Amino acid sequence: MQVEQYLDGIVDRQGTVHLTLIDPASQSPDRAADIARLAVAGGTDAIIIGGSTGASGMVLDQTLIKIKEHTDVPTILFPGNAGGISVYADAIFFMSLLNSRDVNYITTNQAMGAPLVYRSDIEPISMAYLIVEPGGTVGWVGDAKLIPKDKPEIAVAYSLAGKYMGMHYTYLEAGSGAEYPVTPAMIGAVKHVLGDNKLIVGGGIRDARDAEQCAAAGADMIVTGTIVEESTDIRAKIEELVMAIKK
Ligand code: 1GP
Repeated sequence: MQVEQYLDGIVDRQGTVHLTLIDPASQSPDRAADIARLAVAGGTDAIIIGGSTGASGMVLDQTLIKIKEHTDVPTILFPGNAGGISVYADAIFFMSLLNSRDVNYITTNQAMGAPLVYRSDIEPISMAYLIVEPGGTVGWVGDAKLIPKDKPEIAVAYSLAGKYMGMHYTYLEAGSGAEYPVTPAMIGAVKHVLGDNKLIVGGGIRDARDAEQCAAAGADMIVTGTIVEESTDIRAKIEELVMAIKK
């Protein structure tokens, strides 16, 4: 429970958590470590590692090893499938894509990956993963029946289902590189029914205004990935977001 407690403790004491997403398929392990180091200097609370395509095996292991050499915040796996597990991570978002049409993304990959998590020291953090329009690559790969962005009640229904099935976290995902993040109306409606359960929001968050809007609407944690890949001053960019979401 250490990583989950660490994240929940930040929510209680400092406000919204910032998570930096690094896709191992997008750069070399050395560059990933550099990005992680700069993001931590900017105030990110943890590094999450994963991707929908090509984010497994040696490149995943090497990326984690390098990141851990250069940072001391927790590393959390954000796997696209059972291949997205590495014993070098501290924790894993053990997630089910509840609005997928494909059983592989709801329970099968989870079952195939579970024995490795059991045999390792990786801390599982149970999470309902919900993909909202436009959904991007992960929406296509995960064969999601995308939640319409103007239908908060559908996101609420899935979030409640996840909560009642015992999942501690709910992740509202608009898809990496989405033009707009999930709407404040949807975030607010979902947080209202989740109560103390934690809400993560990601996809399309690019600046302080987006981050602040998500946090004000009820996001306990926000995830940004694309901005660190695009930014020329990663530390300053992360600092801008972190300043906008902490108490
Ligand atoms: C993707 O929600 C994350 O899974 C991050 O999205 O790359 O748009 O920041 P961005």
